[in-house]
Amino acid sequence: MSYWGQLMFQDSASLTMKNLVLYHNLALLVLVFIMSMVGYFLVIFVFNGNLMRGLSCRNSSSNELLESLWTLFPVVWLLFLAGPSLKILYLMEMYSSEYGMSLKVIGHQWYWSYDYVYSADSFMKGKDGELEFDSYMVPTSDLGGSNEVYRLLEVDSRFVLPSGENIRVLVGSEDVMHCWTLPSLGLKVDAVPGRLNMLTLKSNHVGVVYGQCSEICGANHSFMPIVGEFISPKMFDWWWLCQMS
Ligand SMILES: [Cu+2]
Repeated sequence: MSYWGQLMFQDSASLTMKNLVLYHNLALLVLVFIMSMVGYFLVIFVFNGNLMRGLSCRNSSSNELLESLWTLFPVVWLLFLAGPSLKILYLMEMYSSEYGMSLKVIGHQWYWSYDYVYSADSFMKGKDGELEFDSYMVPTSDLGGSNEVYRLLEVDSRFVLPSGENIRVLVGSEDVMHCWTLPSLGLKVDAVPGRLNMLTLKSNHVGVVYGQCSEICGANHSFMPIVGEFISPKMFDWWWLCQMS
C-alpha cells in the first residue's frame, strides 16, 4: 500500500468489486466528457467579445431544436448511467440458495468476533463443530519493524474462508452500530444491535483481505480492523480439521 496506491481502489477480489470498479470508470468517463464540454463552452463564451456584448445573439433569441437537444442530452446520459448501476445493485443484493457455509460476524466495542456456523448439507459435512473467536487489533508496539505488516490493520486472529465458495455472512452487533467493510470484495454492511444483516460473500482469489469498521462507533472506532484469509477449499478443510483437533 504505497502512497499513490492509497488514492485508488484496492485490487478487486470479487465479481462485485470488479463490476463496481468498471462502473466507476464509466461514470468517470461521462464526467470527464461533460466537464470538458462545459469547460470548452465556458472559455468560448468568456473570450468571445461579440458574444459578451450580445452582438451575435441579437438574431438568435430562440432555437427549438437546440433547446430540445440540451434538455434530452442529460436525460440520455442519466439513463446510460442508471442501467448498469441498477444491474450492479441487483447483483449485490442477490442471494444464492447454495451456501457452503455461514459466518456470523458480531461487532463489539472495539473488536470483532467470528462464529462459524454450518448448514447440514454443506461441503463441510461430517466435520461439524463450532468455532468462535475474537479478533483484536495488534498494537503498534507489538508489530515489530517488519515491512510485511500494516500498522493499525493487523489483527491477532484472522477469519479464514475458502475461496470460490458462496459464503453467507450474518452481521450483527452486541452494543452500538458498527460496519463490516471489506473494500476489495465490495462489501459494506451495517452491524446493527438486535438484528442480523445477511449478505453473500465470494472471493475469486486466494489471499488476504483488509478492512476497517466504517461506522463511528466510539473512542476506539479506528482500532477495530478486519482481516481475513481466503484459501483453497482443500486447504480450508485442513485448516478446519486443525482447529477441531
Ligand atoms: Cu465499530
